[in-house]
Amino acid sequence: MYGNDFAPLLEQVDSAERDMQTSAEQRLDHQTEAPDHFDAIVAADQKVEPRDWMPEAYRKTLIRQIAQHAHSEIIGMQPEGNWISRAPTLKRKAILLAKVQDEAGHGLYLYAAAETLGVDREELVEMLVDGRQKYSSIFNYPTLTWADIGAIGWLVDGAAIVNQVPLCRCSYGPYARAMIRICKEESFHQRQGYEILHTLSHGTPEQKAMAQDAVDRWWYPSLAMFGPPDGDSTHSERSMAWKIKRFSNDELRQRFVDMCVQQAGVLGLRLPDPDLRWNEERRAHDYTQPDYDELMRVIKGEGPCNRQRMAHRRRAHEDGAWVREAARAYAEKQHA
Ligand code: BYC
Repeated sequence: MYGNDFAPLLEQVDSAERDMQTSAEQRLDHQTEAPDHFDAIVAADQKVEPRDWMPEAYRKTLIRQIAQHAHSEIIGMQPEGNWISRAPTLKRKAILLAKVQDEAGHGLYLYAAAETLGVDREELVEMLVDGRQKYSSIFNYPTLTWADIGAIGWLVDGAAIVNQVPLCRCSYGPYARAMIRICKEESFHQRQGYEILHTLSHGTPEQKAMAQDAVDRWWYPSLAMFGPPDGDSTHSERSMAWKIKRFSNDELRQRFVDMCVQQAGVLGLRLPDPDLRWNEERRAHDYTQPDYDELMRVIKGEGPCNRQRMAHRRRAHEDGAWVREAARAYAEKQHA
């Protein structure tokens, strides 16, 4: 039923985990000067750890990316949260609740990974709520029908996995380790979305039309999740040299398109691109690029739901102030 599903990607996660253990056993000794040692660790595909010397720009890039990733997980709970009380059955509701809770957990692993770089989670959350840090463009689109929950699982979580599996081999140890755990959980999220769409597309004509409409609306925003095209990507070159990113935005986007084509066939749904076709020479599909001007507008705060998402996040942050105060008071009491 799952078509060409995510098993090969999960094998890559397992292989990244095994390689991480092997390289930890063979860790280079601190015999060289600090910058040389950093270069040697990266060149040997070992992990940079919080106590190691690292270039300031490497540290800042990681804070930016990991924080943006953590914020995305937390803001990403909102479009789905909209459907918890509207899920069609108790079973669907329980599954969606578990998924949204997982996303909160992913946010926490990632904030914890960012904290190893010398920033406070509180500081990062402040930067999100006052607009100095970003979150993924995808969460600024509305979830209009139940089928959108299926499309988010299949396409948004699918794109997230394709982007995140290579991050299991990121050169920064705490981020790579967080990603291994996240990818294992994320594959379940993709499957629940796929299963919702499969059920709808094999249901009544109205249900099938609802599934198709959701795929039509989520396809291009999902392609845009991979970021601007390589020529316009400001960070890719340096991030790839540091082995934070292992593939470029366009390489991962292409991988995602190729994977979705076969899965759409099994689902019995159409991808909304009349120019999508196999290119024998490239051994990959030609496809229409997403509207990158729209991506830039959404990143700048002009997407359909940016204001709503941020207002909700700020309100939740203020409403949660008493919990933070209580936790702080309890910690001080324990300490005393
Ligand atoms: N949205 O130089 P580039 C999830 C920004 S969570 C917003 O290519 P980079 C899920 C970029 O930050 C999904 N901004 O950047 C959760 C940069 O801006 P600044 C989140 C974007 O970092 C719950 C500028 O554009 N996944 O899936 O090398 C439920 C230039 O871009 C976007 C991650 O965060 C965008 N789509 O590459 C369900 C994965 N694209 O800071 C699902 C980790 C680009 O210079 N992150 N920008 O002003 C990454 O892999 C990379 O950061 C990106 C961008 C591929 C996203």
